[in-house]
Amino acid sequence: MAEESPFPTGFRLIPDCFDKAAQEALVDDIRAVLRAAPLFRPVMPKTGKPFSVQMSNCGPLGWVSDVKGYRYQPVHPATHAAWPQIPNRLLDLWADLAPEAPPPEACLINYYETGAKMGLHQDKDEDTFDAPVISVSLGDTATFRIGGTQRKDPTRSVRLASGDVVVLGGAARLAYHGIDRLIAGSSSLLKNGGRVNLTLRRVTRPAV
Ligand code: MD3
Ligand code: FE
Repeated sequence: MAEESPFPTGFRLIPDCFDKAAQEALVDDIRAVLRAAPLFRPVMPKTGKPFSVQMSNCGPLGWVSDVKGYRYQPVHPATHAAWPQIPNRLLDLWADLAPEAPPPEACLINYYETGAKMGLHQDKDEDTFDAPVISVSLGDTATFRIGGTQRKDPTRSVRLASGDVVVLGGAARLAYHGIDRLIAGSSSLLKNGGRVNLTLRRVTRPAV
């Protein structure tokens, strides 16, 4: 009898999708983005409680959170400048892994220092869930948790290491997920340690 997959349909992990040289090139791309669009520390809607993760974005739209709520907007919340373009290396990844989908509009950059985490949540601030979300992990390994489309569904823990890519399509697109912890010192990619996660997303429905 075939065993049931422990992951939601549409969850695809590609270990070591980016080799060391490609990871270094991607870190250089992200450093350039962050010079134009510095990391900011979002706060929770209503309570104003700061996130432990710092963020920035590239692409026509960026995800932000403040006391007023979660939303996508075309400018940085502090500088009010348009977000920088998504690096070509990431547009190429999207074209390779989601050839049917319209181009990504948002690339959220999450920066985790040791001790930072992200609670279990769904990504549902987009106007469309047809396209997958594609995630790239860089730096220290993280323990990632993924469940089903209901908060009460059982969850699984998966380690995401530097260079790993996850594609979340189909039912997995609306799965609950989060980051439990980092494994400090597990990678030497980032000179000050920590972890960068990039998530590419389609936000709006394509015109045609
Ligand atoms: C599963 N980021 O930015 S990446 C997020 O590592 C986010 O920073 C985590 O959750 C991080 O929203 C997890 C893997 C990931 C990204 C998007 C998903 C898993 C997902 C969307 C739907 C389901
Ligand atoms: Fe998420």
